[in-house]
Amino acid sequence: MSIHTVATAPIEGQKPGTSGLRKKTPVFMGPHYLENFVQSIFNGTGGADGKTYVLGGDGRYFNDRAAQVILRMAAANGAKKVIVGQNAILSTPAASHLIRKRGTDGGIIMSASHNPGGPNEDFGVKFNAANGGPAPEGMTEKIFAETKTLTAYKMLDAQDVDLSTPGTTSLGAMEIEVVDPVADYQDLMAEIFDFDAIRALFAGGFRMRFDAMHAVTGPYARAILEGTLGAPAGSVINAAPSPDFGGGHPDPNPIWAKPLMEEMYGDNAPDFGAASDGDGDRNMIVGKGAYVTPSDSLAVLAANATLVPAYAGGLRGVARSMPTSGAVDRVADSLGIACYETPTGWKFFGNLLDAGRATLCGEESAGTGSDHVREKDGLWAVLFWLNVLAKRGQSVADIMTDHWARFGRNYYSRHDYEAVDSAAANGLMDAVRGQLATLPGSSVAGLTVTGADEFAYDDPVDGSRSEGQGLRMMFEGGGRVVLRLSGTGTEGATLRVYLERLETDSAQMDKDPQDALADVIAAADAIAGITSRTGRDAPDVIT
Ligand code: VG1
Ligand code: CO
Repeated sequence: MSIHTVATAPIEGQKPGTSGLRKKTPVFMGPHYLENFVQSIFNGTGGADGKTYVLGGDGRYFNDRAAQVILRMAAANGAKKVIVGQNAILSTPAASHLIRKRGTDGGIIMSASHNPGGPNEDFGVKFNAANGGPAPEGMTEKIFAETKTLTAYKMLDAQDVDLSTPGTTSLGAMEIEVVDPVADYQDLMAEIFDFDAIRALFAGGFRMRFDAMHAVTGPYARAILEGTLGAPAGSVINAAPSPDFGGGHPDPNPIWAKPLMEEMYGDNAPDFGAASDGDGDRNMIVGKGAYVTPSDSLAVLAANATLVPAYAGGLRGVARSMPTSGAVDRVADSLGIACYETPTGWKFFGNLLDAGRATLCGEESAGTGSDHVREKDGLWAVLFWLNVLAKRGQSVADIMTDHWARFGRNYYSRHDYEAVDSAAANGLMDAVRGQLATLPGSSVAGLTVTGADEFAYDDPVDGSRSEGQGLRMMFEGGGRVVLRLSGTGTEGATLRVYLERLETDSAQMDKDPQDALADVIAAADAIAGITSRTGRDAPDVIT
């Protein structure tokens, strides 16, 4: 087998976003596109020579082909070994765990996560560092810099490797170990949670529905929930991963997981419902007639963490992304632990987790996780809830009622305006940025602005600073609006409007969030001119 050095030229726009590089699949399949980016990953991280990596993806269209290309390139670049999930499949949290467990130099994850997959949808590639977490900004900047100067990549001339059976094989001088994608992850979950208590819950007739959304968590959820914990067969639905996620949008929220929502709000609803996204790092939690926002879920898990064996000794601290609601802050207060506020994206939690400053982390976008891996973890969150439900013996709705009575309720909603003209979206952000200095003290749509700024984060562990992480406006009485442009979209710009208001009056805990937030929504539009600038009279997605 010979190694070729293939001449290439830099390709525009290979800048990793919130979570890796995501593009339309045909773009990724275009000449040199994947190869350039993979070579830039190797070059930007000190070369692949002698290194060991983990490789896997969420099974979307092009996952299998891309894996073969990456393996040939790793071999050509002198990598010592690659540990690959069977059929090149690994959920993102399982990949993170494998990197840590095997002490590898990092891993490459093929996924565009919650974005749809298919020949004309999205594909993505992301590099995770040796701690198992998404490459921090300093590293993605180096990778991006490489993409701008690249002149050649290395490729081994070889046939496809058979990845269909666990075992060890080789490609040129490189060792390849194909592993069962579920086994190690399942062992980790059994170490963290009280599996006996959850088993007893199901044995007592507790019913749940887990919607895997035709994505990667199907095999994991089947093995753990049905196989090990005794949930009745059929509790996990849409469990076979498909390259286009059954034509659906594998984003676990009330919009895209509508059938699950209908079941949970219908007659004969099961006790508990959950869903996960394309690559298995997001989660949605819904009780019988009781949807739990991701921000609330984080707060509830923090408040109940000591019911879980792995966290029985208490939490060291918690962290949330800035746009996530302040619900967890008050739990942290009552526990007397630190609460960190980071920019959007899991890579910003890595240092806090590595340094032992935070145990639980979460994002409003359905991401929850802990120091057990360095990614958010969908099934872990579901098992956490099951563990809490088993120990408390209450329904999801009752747990929420208790929680709000104790801590107050952060009414919360996110309005997304998708595929907006990029210039219009940037114009909107610039216009709001221009008002930040003068907004405080003014009254907008009946609300008094108490503060306004552009969020910047100083990492307390390595001292790095990340600027331009979202515009925020605070209102008297605990209301807040945050505006951000998405860093995961592949079409135009997506404007995210995060809306929040704290309610402490116990008689006001059961409102529709859109009604409870009406004045904050009006203030957001008054400040940002969303309707006029985007030309949209309503958001595309409300979560
Ligand atoms: C979105 C979410 C963010 C999340 C990211 C990756 O980013 O808002 O909270 O970390 O997706 O999640 P953005 O830049 O589009 O707002 V996943 O499950 O797509 O890896
Ligand atoms: Co994801």
